[in-house]
Amino acid sequence: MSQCRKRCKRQLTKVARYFYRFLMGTLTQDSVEDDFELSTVCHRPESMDKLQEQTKFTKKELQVLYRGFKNECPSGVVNEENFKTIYSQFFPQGDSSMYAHFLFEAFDTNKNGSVSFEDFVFGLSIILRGTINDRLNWAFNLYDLNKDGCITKEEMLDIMKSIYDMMGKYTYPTMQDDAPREHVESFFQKMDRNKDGVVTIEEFIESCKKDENIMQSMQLFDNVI
Ligand SMILES: [Ca+2]
Ligand SMILES: [Ca+2]
Ligand SMILES: [Ca+2]
Repeated sequence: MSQCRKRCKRQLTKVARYFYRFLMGTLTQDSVEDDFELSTVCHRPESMDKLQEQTKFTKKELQVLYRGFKNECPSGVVNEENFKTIYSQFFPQGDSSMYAHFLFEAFDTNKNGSVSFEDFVFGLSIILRGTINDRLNWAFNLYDLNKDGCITKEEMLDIMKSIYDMMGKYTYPTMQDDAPREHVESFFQKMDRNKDGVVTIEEFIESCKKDENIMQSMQLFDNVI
């Protein structure tokens, strides 16, 4: 299992690196764009100021991020298909479409079917710069598929299956079909403290903070983003 975990971690690190490069703006290296002019794009300086207040990025970082975003998605918004395409490049051996779908829903905070630059930087700010509580809140929201404020076993199983699907059989050669279910059972035993069958945000945060193993697993999943 630790062997699998290592391989899986290596795969996930690739994605983390992608976002890091994205953040640093090096994805624009192959395009010699004109000087970045805020006035020519839909986000005018005052909205950049607002974004700076609402996120943990500096104005310079926001400009670099915007440039990268615009380069990857010339239309200025990302739809679910773009998301799926990006993820399929990182996980060619598996089927990442379901996980990409869940992640897309977590990023699309205003639920209008697309991830705007604002949606993107709000999410990224939490994932990269947020406090542990912020990050755990974000993860909880990702796992709470129907966004009703608690995570059921079914929701966690759906997420877990999507992650296993994404990793593919080659990444997990010895994987049993019931591995996701076992994973969920052990998560639930630790997290569902009052044993009422659902995990609330309070239970989630408390359990994650107390449990070294969960924190490590969480980190594993964090890297997917
Ligand atoms: Ca949106
Ligand atoms: Ca739920
Ligand atoms: Ca509970």
